[in-house]
Amino acid sequence: MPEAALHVGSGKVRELYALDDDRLLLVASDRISTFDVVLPTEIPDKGRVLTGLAAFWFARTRDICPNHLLSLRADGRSTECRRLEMLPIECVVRGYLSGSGWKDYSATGTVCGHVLPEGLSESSQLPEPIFTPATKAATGHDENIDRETAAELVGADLFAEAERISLALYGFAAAHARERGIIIADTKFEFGLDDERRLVLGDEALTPDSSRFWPADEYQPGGAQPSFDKQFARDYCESLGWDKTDPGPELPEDVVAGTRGRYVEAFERLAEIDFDAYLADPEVVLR
Ligand code: Q0N
Repeated sequence: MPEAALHVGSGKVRELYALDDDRLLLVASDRISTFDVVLPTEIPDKGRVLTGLAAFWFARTRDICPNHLLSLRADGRSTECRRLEMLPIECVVRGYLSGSGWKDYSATGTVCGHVLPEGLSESSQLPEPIFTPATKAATGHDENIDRETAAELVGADLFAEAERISLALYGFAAAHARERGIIIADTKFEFGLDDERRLVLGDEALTPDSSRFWPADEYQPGGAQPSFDKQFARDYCESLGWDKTDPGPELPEDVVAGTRGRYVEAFERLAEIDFDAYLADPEVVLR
């Protein structure tokens, strides 16, 4: 872990440290959450898979948008990042109707002010991807907001730019993934401003933790889809009749191994790099 670095924040499964005035260290742990609860059992290398995948996407989307990645450390789970002034909105893009998007559509026929066609089912592909911004509510949960509210929070110009860039990033990644058997149903981006007030992509992007990844060969709209990465863990948790409150159950060895295998499979399909080659030299994803 970093020696003289200040801990500046943590998510459920990641930690953020200040390296100096301009740089942060983002460290992805092997923790996994299901049904919003972090489980007591870790998935070995999960943090490395997510770090490697995010770095892969950062390298391949540089012409769409600059990003905060400065370097990837040899441990494969830590990235040195430029410190940004983060926008107070989460930039969500949805290509399919799931989660809160499906919930809002079912109740109102709209999602974040987008009026959608009638007759869509849970997990239906949308006629075109939509930008559905959210804010971190006081509860710590994300809350969908309409376009007007988001534009008030960041200003009309930045809102328009964040929407355009988010849709471009999603379009590129979703097409790449679909050709490799993975549907990226939706994804969340976090942007910040650099010292010249340019929009820069931050956080961890286009990973299974920041997106819904579905196996394309099992896609069947009309209900919930299996998660590419977490389905073994979810099925096991469901089989116990756990009430989904903290603490969650320990995962048995076979569920851990199966889940690790799915993360590694997502990495290898998308990056087309052996995960062992990544472990030997993480910078392979940047070349
Ligand atoms: C930042 N968050 C929210 C890590 C991610 N490049 C940056 N500069 C300044 N601040 C941030 C970043 C980034 N990325 C992003 N908080 C601060 C997401 N966190 C949650 C905890 O784990």
